[in-house]
Amino acid sequence: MLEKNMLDQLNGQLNLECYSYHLYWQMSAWCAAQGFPGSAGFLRLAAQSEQKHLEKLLNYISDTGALPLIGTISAPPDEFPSLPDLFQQIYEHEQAISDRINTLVHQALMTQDYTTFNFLQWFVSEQCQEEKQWKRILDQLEWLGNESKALFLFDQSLQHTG
Ligand code: OFO
Repeated sequence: MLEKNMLDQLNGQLNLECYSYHLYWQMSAWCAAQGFPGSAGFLRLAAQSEQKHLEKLLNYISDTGALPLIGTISAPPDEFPSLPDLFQQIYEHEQAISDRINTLVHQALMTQDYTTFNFLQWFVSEQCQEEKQWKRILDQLEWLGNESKALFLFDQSLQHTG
């Protein structure tokens, strides 16, 4: 059984995963509207991966006998100054998610909630992979520069990824 504080934190994380899911769908729609089909498709895959995260949390909370609560999800941004800026925002968002996961892991350990501690290990590895992926994309963008031809090639390269 989950302690009340841990349940609240996990429900908070569930809400954040729902936000990430909405964020990547919104970003995908923006990319499609701007003529970046490769990035749009890649972000649809990212949204699907967020759906897995929220399902995992929801199932875990249910398995403990508690009630998952999604709550109010803030609207994601729908305008971005440029494609590189959008990917920069994703990287920063994922870094913030990693910090949140680390806080949860710390709390689980401090309260001797080893079941939750064990459950969260999957998210620790997942965040490591996600940060690596978004950083790699940012590095590519930096190398290519902001010219429209470079962005076209970058977008095409994402069509063959994922
Ligand atoms: Fe992108 O890792 Fe969940 O939120």
